[in-house]
Amino acid sequence: MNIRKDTTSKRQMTLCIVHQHPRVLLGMKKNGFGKGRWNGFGGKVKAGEAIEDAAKREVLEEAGIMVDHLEKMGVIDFEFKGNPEILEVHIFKAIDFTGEPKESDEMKPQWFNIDEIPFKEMWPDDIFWIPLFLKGEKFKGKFLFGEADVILEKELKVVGEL
Ligand code: 6OG
Repeated sequence: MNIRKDTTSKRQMTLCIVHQHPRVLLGMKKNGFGKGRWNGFGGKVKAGEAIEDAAKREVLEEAGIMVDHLEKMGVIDFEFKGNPEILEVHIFKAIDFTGEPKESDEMKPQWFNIDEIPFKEMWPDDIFWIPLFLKGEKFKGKFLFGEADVILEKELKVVGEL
C-alpha cells in the first residue's frame, strides 16, 4: 500500500489594520519575521484562543491601543517554497480604539494617508489585497513565495462572506 504523507500544517495568525479614513495605522516591524517592513499588527493565535481575541491581544501588545469592534475582511494562506507550514492569516479592520498608539519592542506605529501607503517597504502581497481592504471588500487568497520573497503564485478573490 502506498500511503502519501501530507506533511503540511497550518498556523493561524492575525493581522489588524486600523482604518480611520483617510488614514491607516501601520507599524514598522523591528525584529524577527518581516523585520524592516511596515505591516498591520498581529501574530500567532495561541492554543485555545479565539482568533478575534488573538487579534485584539496582538494590537494591544504591539501598538498599545485597545480595539473593540473588529471586522474580518480577509483570510490569506501564505506558503513559502520548501516550508511545510502554511500561515493562515486572518485580516481584520478596526475603526475605533482607545489609548494612544505607542512604540513597543516589536513595532513602531505610524499613521499613513491611504494615498501614501509605503508598499515598497511592505510584504509584496499587500499591494494586491490592501486596495480591496480599503474599499471594504472581503477577500480570500493564497500566495506562494519563493527565494527572496518573490511571489511565485497568487490567487485572490472577492467573496460575499468569509
Ligand atoms: P509574528 O511572526 O511576528 O507575526 N504576516 C504577513 N503579513 C503580510 N502582509 N504579508 C505576509 O506575507 C505575511 N506573513 C505573515 C502575520 C507575523 C505577522 O505578520 C503577518 C502576523 O501579523 C508573507 O508573530
